[in-house]
Amino acid sequence: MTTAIQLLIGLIMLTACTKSNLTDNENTLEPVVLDTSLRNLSPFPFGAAVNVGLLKNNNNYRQLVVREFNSLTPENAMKTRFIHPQQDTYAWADADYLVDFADEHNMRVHGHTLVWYKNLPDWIINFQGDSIAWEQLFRSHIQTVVSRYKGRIGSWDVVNEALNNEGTGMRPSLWLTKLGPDYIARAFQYAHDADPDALLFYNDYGNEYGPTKRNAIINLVKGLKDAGVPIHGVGMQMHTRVNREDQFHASAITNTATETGLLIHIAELDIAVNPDNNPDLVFTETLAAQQAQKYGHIVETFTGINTNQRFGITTWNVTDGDSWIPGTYNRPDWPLPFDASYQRKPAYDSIIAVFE
Ligand code: 9MR
Repeated sequence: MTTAIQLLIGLIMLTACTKSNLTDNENTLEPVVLDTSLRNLSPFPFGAAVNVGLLKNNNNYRQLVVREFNSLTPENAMKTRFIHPQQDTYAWADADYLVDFADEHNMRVHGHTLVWYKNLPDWIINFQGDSIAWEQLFRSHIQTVVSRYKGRIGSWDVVNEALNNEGTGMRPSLWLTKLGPDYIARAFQYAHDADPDALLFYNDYGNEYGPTKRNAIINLVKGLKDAGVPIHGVGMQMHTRVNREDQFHASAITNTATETGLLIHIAELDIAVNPDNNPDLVFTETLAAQQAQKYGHIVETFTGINTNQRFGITTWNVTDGDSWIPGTYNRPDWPLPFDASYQRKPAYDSIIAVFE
């Protein structure tokens, strides 16, 4: 609503300028810049997870990203399978493109992700070696990637999703099997040794499911911090849904912030409107309004935490047209603040309204 009013005011000003300029001097017509954007209005960095192929090849996508965001997370380009496809080969091109693009447009890059149980290349899955060789592989991957972007990437998701869904223990993973549970602490130390200035995050999902998963995350992070491990922040992914009650989002954000005292990144925000996988669902105005209310509440709650803990908010993808959700769950969905035609949705207006 606020954006609509601003646009209207802009239009009236444009009309006024045009008229007076035409009378005074036809050549001094200046375009009116309507600079409402997430990056301009948000008091903390506002970002998106981006697809490098779309950044390179899709003008609408690129222009929207440039206009709205000042923080970028690579959706896939820095995952181990892509960036380190063979033991002796790193594939830097997409990651380099993203970092150059961010520099050019005055954005920060948040690196994602150094250590994950998923998206491992076959050479790691099939690797044969003793514990020293595994440790060497692990350390070398982390340090090679962090070192390449030292001074250019200021923050990293060091370990992603190490806890199980229920929050009852660690998730089974190759890293756990080969390196033991302390692989998490060692990953942070290795990353820190490679770039002592980088801010290092533990990233996971389900802080908003309820206290069990949330406390598992908080306890893991506090344990690392208390042991002197260089950890600076918590990424809460926040892949949530329109029918989750506000109190779950509120306690995820405020409890995690208060209890860890670390930087908080809402790192992968999206709000699904079709969590029950209805193949025929239509995105109605009612659904759009419900989604807008959820976005507004989450952004407002985050805005209310300690200023020095607000690392930022990142949406996972840019528009409904490039969201990971429809493809992954094989259903229609509209989880983001921009529609598939690159237009701002009510969810967008509701985020902006928090900042005004
Ligand atoms: O959006 C990503 C999708 O394109 C990939 O196929 C998938 C597997 O690598 O990962 C998705 O991103 C995930 C992120 O890296 C970690 N948290 C959950 C995200 C959604 O699955």
